[in-house]
Amino acid sequence: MTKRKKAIDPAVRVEDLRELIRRYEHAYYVLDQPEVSDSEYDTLFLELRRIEEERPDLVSSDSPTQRVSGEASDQFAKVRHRSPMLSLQNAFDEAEIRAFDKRVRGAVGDKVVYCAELKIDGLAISLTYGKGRLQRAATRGDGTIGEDVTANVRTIRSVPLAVSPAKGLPDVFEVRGEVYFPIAGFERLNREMEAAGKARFVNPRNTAAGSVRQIDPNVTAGRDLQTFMYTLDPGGPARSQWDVLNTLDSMGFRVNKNRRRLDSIDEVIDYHAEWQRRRHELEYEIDGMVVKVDGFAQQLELGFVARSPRWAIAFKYAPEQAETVVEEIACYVGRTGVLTPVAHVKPVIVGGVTIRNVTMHNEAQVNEKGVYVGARVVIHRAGDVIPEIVSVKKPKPGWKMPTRCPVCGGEVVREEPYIAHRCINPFCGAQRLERLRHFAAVMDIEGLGYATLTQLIDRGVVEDPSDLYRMSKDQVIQLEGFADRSAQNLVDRIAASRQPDLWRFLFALGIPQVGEATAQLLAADFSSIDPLRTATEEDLQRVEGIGPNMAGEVHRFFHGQGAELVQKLLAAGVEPQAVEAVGDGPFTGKTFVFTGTLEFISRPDAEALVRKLGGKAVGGVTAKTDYVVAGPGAGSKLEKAQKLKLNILDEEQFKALLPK
Ligand code: 3B9
Repeated sequence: MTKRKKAIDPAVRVEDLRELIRRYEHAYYVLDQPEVSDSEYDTLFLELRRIEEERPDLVSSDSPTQRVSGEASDQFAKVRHRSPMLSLQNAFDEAEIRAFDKRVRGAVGDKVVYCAELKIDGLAISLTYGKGRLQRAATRGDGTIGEDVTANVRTIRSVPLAVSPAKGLPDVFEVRGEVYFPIAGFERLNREMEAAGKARFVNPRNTAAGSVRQIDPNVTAGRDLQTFMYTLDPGGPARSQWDVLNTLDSMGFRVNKNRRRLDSIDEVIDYHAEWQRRRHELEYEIDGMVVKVDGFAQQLELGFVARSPRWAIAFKYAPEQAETVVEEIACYVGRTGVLTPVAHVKPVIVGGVTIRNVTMHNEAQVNEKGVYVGARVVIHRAGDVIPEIVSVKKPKPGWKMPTRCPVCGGEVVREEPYIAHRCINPFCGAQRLERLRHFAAVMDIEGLGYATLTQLIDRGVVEDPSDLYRMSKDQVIQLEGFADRSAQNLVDRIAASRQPDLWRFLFALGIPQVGEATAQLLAADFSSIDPLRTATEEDLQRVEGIGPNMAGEVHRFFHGQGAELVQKLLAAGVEPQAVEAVGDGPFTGKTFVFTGTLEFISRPDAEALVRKLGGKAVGGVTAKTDYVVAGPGAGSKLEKAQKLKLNILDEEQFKALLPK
């Protein structure tokens, strides 16, 4: 018998490819959640097109290859740029940047000044102004033709809608730069997505691009996008790139202040290295430095090759991404019993740090990404940002949470409406340890970490947090790593935590869904522990900022496992401190929400002031909110307030409300 590889039936392969490509297109264009890298997608697309070329009988009108102009969607009008939006050539190392410098000096001589700017990992846009007003905003598109995204870009606060043109500029001029998603805002958005049970976004760049290409400008408005501009066309009064940046700055555009004029390529290399080290101080991701010959006269002499200027280059940084293989998917059990899947991967260095474990959020996320044991995955890690899997080579859904807790063997359930799976055994060892650790951390008890707590649990000294207050110095001395002095210190520190503020006590209890902010809301409303223990679900829901889910959890806690725990803590001498009564004053009965940046007073100070004057300051906007004080950078809360037609104040108007 001859050994022959069994050929795949092209008719079957074509259908498989179409299904995959449609799925990736939907993820990319509709959900803004790419599942695979662009090159991966391109490979599949190419394979499909090749088969269809060879076998025209297999072409069907609904094949992804039959879409006219795959790139741009027809949602937006096409616009032609006044001059092409050029792209940059890349240099990946010192040798390549030195070669660039040599070419430049070969053409224009040795008196060269470079202007170095950060290369923001965002989305290039072009703004056209006519008679000082923003007339049009367009994406880069293919460089010649872009998409009209004016309505969306108008919602970005750092884009001036009107400017006074610098002297020497004609009636119509164009400004170009980058739109990006600040990292903090991106993480906030993902937390909101998660809380709403929706999929997280993969990275700030794609999310910025998706946000600018929304059909509904209200969605863009809620996204807190930012800009940095770097090109002015024509240059007006500017004679150099350095002049351009300063001119844009003085006209009110947002210009990155991390820029420098440098006299030699050595200095450029040093400056590049400096920002490689410091890139994590930035509130945005950068993928390199753009080095431009500063003087316009020299730029003109150098000219262009193809679609790139010969006078500029992108000096790139190594991507903070790497490929590896998933070796195991384990589950960790948290303090509320929630099981978190963790991919153990073949160790790989990303952004200078060895990654072994990548946390995923829940079963749904594992399957949305298509992660499985043996999968080849791309991992991203930026700065102290938690590493994540950004794409999977051959995604396969179908991973299942274990039905039994990996620590105690207890039953695992998914309680609607939550996405998470939980071990519901209240005596689960993992939960006990995590609850104790959470209690110690929140109560500020230093030196009571996992190692010590594990020993205390194993020796039967501590079962729940109340046992900590009954523990003797002699019991601590028995533990590994303790001596007379250190044991006394630990016992003293525990004793010193006996009079926590009520909110801290509530937070430390580890009530499901109750974080620091919720604990503060409850503490402010109930003032002491007793009325909280006896509150009905209705009482709890009446608290501003507490929804039905949370009210249910709090009620269940105080009538279930929590009842005994609170009793034991109080019996052990813990005395939560009643919150000082809310002041009486001009704001009595009024609820405030602060959002965006306040200039003259910090947010906690503003909130304290409101409380002192009798009002309430809460985190979330609801129909019951009386005033929303919005500073620059306000996002979704402001949008919601506008929808609800609430009273919206700027900082000045808020100050006017204060008693003189
Ligand atoms: C037509 C920073 C980026 C960047 C340039 C950048 C990307 C591109 C560029 C912009 N970050 N700077 N600079 N910081 N990501 C240098 C390519 N310049 C142009 O696009 C451009 C376009 C020009 C000159 C410059 O003149 C022409 C006019 C007509 C025809 C051809 C050229």
